[in-house]
Amino acid sequence: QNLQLSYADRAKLPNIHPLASKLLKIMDDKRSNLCVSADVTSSKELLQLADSLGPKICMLKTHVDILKDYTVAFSQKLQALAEKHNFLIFEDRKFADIGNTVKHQYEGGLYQISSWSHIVNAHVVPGPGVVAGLSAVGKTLGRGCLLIAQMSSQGSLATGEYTNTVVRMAEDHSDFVIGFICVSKITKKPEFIYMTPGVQMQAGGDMLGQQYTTPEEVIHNHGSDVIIVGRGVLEAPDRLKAAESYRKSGWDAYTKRLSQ
Ligand code: BMP
Repeated sequence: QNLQLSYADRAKLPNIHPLASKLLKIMDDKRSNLCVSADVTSSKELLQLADSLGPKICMLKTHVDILKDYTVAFSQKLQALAEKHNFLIFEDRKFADIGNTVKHQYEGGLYQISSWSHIVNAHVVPGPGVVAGLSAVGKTLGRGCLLIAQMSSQGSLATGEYTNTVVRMAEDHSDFVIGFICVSKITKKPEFIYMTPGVQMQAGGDMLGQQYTTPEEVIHNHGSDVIIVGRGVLEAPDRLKAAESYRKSGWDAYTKRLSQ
C-alpha cells in the first residue's frame, strides 16, 4: 500500500502532477497535513482565519457560495495570504453537471473560481465529461481536481462499485486529477493525494448526518493523507490552539505510520 513512503519522497515521484508535488512539499516543509475548512459566512472573518491559521495548515478549504459579501478584492486578498503562509486554496464547489456547464461554472459567473482556487472537486455522477469540462479550463492554469470517491456522511451512495469507477476515472485523467475526497486510501497509487473530511478529536457526528473520525484513525489506520477539519477548529474557544492540536495529531499519526 506504500504507506511508508514519505510526503517528501512522493513529491519527487516521476509521474507526479506538479500541483500534487507542490502540496506534498508544503506538507513536509510545514509538518502539516491539516486542511482547515473555513465554513464562515463573512469574508472578513475568512481572511482573518486564513491569516491566523495560515502557518498551521497545508490547505484552506472554502465554500465561496456561503459568503454573504464575496468580492473580487476578497479573492485577491485570499490569494495573497496563501502566498504569504504557503498554503493551497481548495474551493469545495463539488461540480456535478455536463462538461459544457461546469466549464462555465468553473471559469465564469460571479466567483470565477478558476482564477483563484488551486484545487476544486467534482462528483462524477455525470460521467467523465465533468472532468473533461473542468480540465479544459483548469489544466493550462496548472490547477488540480479531486474526485469525490466517498463521503463522510451517513447513507452516502458513493460506495463499492461507484468508488471503483471514480478511481478509474482519476487514473484516466491524471494530468488534471490529483487525488480524492475519500474515507481511506482507496488505491495503491502514491501519486494521488487522499483527503478526508469528517474529522474531529472525538468520533461522533452532528444532527444532519455528518460522521466524525479522529486524525489518528484517518491518517494512521485508514492511510489517508490530509485531514479536513471545519467545526473542530471553528467552534473551539481558541481556534489557533485547536488548529495546532489538529496539526500535531495529524502529523504524529503520519510519523507513526512512516515508522512502521
Ligand atoms: P465539519 O468538520 O465542520 O463537519 O466540516 C466538514 C467540511 O467538509 C464541510 O465543509 C463539508 O462541506 C465538507 N465535506 C464533508 O463534510 N464530507 C464529505 O464527504 C465531503 C465534504 O466536502
